[in-house]
Amino acid sequence: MQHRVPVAIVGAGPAGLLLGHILRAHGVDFVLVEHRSRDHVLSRIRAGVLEQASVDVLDRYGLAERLHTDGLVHGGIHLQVEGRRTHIDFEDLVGRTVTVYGQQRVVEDLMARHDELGSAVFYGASDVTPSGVDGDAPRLEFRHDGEDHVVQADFVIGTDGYHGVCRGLIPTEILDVAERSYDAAWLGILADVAPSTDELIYALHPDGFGMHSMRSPTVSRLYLQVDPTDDIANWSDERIWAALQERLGTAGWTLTEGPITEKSITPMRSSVASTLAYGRLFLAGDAGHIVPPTGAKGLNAAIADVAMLGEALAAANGGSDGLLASYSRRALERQWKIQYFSQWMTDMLHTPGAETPEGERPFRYRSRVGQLAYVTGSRHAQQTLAEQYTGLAIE
Ligand code: RFL
Ligand code: PHB
Repeated sequence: MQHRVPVAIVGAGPAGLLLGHILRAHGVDFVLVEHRSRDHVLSRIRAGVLEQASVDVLDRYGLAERLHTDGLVHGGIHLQVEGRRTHIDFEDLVGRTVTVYGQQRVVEDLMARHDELGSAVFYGASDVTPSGVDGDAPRLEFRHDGEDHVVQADFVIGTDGYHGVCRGLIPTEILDVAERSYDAAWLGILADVAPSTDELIYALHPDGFGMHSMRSPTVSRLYLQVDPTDDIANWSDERIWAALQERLGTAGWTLTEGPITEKSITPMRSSVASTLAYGRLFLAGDAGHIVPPTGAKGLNAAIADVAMLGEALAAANGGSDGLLASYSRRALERQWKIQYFSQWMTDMLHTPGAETPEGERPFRYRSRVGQLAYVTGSRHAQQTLAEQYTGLAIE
């Protein structure tokens, strides 16, 4: 089957699905191709925190109805160091909030709206092959339900995540990827139990980082720092709860345990492509950059990218390509600020991992305790954290 549309999008994560809606709102036609099944995409448990600016983008395109009913508006976070917990009050510090609403729900809402609109979204496609992005006639070929499809488009958009195919279309002489790995990983669980906290708790403890987040008034999401080489098979439910009790514990507070419904270990990495544009190819979201989860920025950065890219593509479709020409520079400028913040939060809140020389471990740990004592004790430092955590403006 042949398709002729202005925009071909690869990858139906939050970035690709949202970009489709933004294009449609501007009257720009698209085809969106995802190689996983719809159920698989919906089963990935990931982010949980939406910045104010992300909620505004979803609102602008009429996509936030359920988010406003079910999302939990949080006016701050708790930072904890060795059992001492301090509330960082975003509303008081910078007059802004964040909304706790699972990425899965965002994706569900975006998919449901595409269904209602009858968008051309193909899930479970195979042999997804973009080509010709360095010329005037880019194509996207794929196979779906036994049928071969060819999409002829003006632009190909890679919203296919960190392991996608699009970034690889940029020649290695042009593309540099700046990366950092961490000697820590996150073990995350979902548990069928009411959260034991009103707002998220980020804790540094001599045993490692611990965190209490949530998905709803009846579902908790919790994380533990583990070694990147650790195996989830080493972590029984009892061991996980014991570690969470130890790391999150503070006088006069109880962490309520409940049945664990999901558990997995995710390594942490920072990575930024040197360009998000090559010929008629544009990258957005995790396809162009990833951050460690400590600053809760990955999903929000993906939303910011496609908010900028969608407007730029709409303008280009109308004959004005200035915004598209500056997209990569603008998105990367914003991205590097996010990279800095995510690294800062990650380094501050994790204990030195296995790669730290044994003799330096006490120094590095105590200096992080000192850093947290400074941040929790200084209104200036709290404002810096609050401004970045609640999100930079999308320009
Ligand atoms: P995604 O979600 O990876 O979607 C990419 C899509 O492309 C598809 N794909 C292909 N399709 C067709 N052909 C191919 N060849 C393809 N290759 C790949 C994939 O199947 C997939 O459907 O990227 P996107 O849309 O850019 O979204 C990015 C976010 O998913 C990610 O940044 C966040 O989840 C990161 N993240 C967090 N972000 C936040 O903003 N706040 C948080 O609180 C937060 N917590 C987290 C996180 C990520 C985590 N993990 C597991 C990495 C917590 C965790 C534990
Ligand atoms: C989550 O709820 O999954 C979550 C929240 C905040 C983070 C990372 C993950 O920084």
